[in-house]
Amino acid sequence: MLVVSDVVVSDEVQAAVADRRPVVALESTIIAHGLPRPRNLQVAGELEEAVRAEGAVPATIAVLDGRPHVGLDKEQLERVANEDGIRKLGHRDLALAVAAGASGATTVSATALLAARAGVRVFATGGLGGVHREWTVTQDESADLGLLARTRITVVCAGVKSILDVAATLQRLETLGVAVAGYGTDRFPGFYLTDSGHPVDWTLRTPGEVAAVMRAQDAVGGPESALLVANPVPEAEQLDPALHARVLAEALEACAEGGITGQAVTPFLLDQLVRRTEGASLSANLAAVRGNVRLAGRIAAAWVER
Ligand code: PSU
Ligand code: MN
Repeated sequence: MLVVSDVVVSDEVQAAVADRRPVVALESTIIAHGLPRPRNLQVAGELEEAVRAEGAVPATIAVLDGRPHVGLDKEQLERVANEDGIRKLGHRDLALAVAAGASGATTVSATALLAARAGVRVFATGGLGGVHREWTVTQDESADLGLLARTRITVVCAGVKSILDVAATLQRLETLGVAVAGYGTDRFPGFYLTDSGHPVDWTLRTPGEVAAVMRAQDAVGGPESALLVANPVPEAEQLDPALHARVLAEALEACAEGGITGQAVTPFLLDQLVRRTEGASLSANLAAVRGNVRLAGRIAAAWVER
């Protein structure tokens, strides 16, 4: 017998979606592979609390023993944070993990797919994946971009990770037809940095304005693509730009020297930055994610208000 496992949506999330109460999806790769232990579990809890403080229900997403979960309880969150060998799952890995009965944390691409399936329209993360520097050699472009071109979801992020080629990533988002707006800014944020050095064409200033765009996306029709709300980390909490430039160059060199490729690249570079900035990059990363989660809660509230 073939056991086809369904997406398990927690009672709390299911009820909130059914009653049109605000829900915010959260990814789990940042917990399992993006942050050091034991801070990661603490952060997972803090992020869920921040969503609740905005009056929304958090839906952290992961695959456990071959079952995709939307909404995790405390023990499940603990497994994601602490279990050795927990995999990193992009959207292409979901069916493989399900069939194998495997457990894994979901990246932006896998999280967006599962959130949309569960009827959750708003998703908060840190920084999106994108086009890596050296793309002409490695062809490393995160699957996040392609999936967001095909998924109707609103992603609140602090731009794309600054370890990437930001200009190339913005170009790919344009080519793929993904809508991008700065939140309260006409500059594209730089993840650890308030400003990536690149402009954005559109600025939204309130959760209500974001919700209006979401409604217009549905009304206009066309490909079911995402809306990226690029929300900068406050300047007071950003990583010092000079320090950022220096350690990033070192980290990229270490990555090349270590022969790191594929899925391992992003976690490796993030970890290198934490070590080489003595945790300052972690503080900036967390400040960015926290801000995004709070804004996502407010957007989710505006979205259900109609
Ligand atoms: N943002 C963070 N930390 C992370 C990530 C994003 O602050 O760890 C994760 C996200 O899950 C994103 C993934 O989808 O990195 C991209 O990985 P890759 O470049 O291998 O596609
Ligand atoms: Mn990659």
